[in-house]
Amino acid sequence: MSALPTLVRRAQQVLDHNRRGAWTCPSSALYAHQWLWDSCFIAVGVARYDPERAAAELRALLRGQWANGMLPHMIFADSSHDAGSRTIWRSRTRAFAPRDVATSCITQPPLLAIATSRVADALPGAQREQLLTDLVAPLVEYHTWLYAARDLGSGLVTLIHPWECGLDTTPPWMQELGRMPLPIWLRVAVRLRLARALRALRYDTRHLPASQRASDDDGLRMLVLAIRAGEHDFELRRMPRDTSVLVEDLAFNSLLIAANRSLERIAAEIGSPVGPELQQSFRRTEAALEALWDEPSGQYYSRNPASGDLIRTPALSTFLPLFARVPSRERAARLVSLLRDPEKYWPAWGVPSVPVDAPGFSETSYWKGPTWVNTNWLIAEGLAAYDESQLAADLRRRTIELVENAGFWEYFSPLSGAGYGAPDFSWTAALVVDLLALTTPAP
Ligand code: 9WN
Repeated sequence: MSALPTLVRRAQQVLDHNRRGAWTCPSSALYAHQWLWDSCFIAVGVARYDPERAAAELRALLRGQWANGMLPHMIFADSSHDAGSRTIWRSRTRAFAPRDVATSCITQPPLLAIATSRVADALPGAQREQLLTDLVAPLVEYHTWLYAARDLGSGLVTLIHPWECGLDTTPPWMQELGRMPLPIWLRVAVRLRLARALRALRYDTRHLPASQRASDDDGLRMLVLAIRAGEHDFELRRMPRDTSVLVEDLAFNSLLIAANRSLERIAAEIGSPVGPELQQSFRRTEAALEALWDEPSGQYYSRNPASGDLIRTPALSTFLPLFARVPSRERAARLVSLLRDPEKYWPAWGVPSVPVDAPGFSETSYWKGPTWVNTNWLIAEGLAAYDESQLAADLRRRTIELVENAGFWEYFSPLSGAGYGAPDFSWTAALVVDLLALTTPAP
């Protein structure tokens, strides 16, 4: 028997092990709840062999939808030892949150429309129509909320917490977080290195070496930021500018553009096209993304909406506008040559979350260096859209090999290919199934 079907079988075993009824947790070892963008990636892969399960995975996300349209980044599992993260949010005390499930009060990259399209493509006719019909209204409500609640007028969505961008500890966000004015007790804690003493309360570092996770200080700052946002009901327009950390996030807005297009197609197919106001917002985001391009360095960056300054700290999100199909051919060519540079983004096992020559690069530390299967998947899709099919195929092949050699880890060293973070990670397994389908010619 060839090695490839074995890898698919092992991936399916991981996904079965992490299955919790209708939905799948990211990793039984570390992440017990349902996460928004994880479930979208999971559904894309599961659709390759069980489209009905993939559709159920997406429908399960709607359990958490708020009455104002927001899709929360987490829906908490009832019986979980990790009660701490639920109490940060206290969602049931918030006006718009659902009453029957506990959720976080912030969102995550808006991949649901994209995943819905992909799952629908794998379903037979009647079920396809049913899925699209059922999801179109919640999707329109979600995208309407993103613009109503989070577009401060630039055409780009502003995020209020690094957990919303999905690339939690990515250096541009940690740099902004580091500038957040701290309450006195926290300044003292940081100075005395007391944050370390709080490590005992952290769930992740009980299971994984601290060097592979957010630093104690960053972790504490993220916690403070969530608590502060809660004092203003997580409403961007009510949050004080001087103590908040706000970012027009490049990754999120790139994925939003692609999702907007998926939503327009879904709505048109079922005969209730997206209204003109929302369509106008969609077009504005496409134009606004180009303002995040920095000509001298030939890269895209996130932006601080208060100062209007680009956050010129390199990170792999610079490649995600390719997934949105926004850059001109010239800009795409500059991104491709940056991507191919072995000193930066093309070491033995690409694509690192931070260029390998960046100060602070760490091959084992979360979003500060490791390569991740989901971002490789997104970048490969973007490359393929720009006729870089050889490079896309190469990245897909290397990503499959990485997992074949090391296992279904959460992230990997881009230098050695060793796996780190949570073991048996769901999106790693699901997206490998999709990558294998994309790279293996149909029999
Ligand atoms: C906070 C679940 C999530 C992913 C994120 C990843 C990590 C959570 C955490 O795990 O974030 O949301 O506990 O650090 O950064 O992308 O969705 O897999």
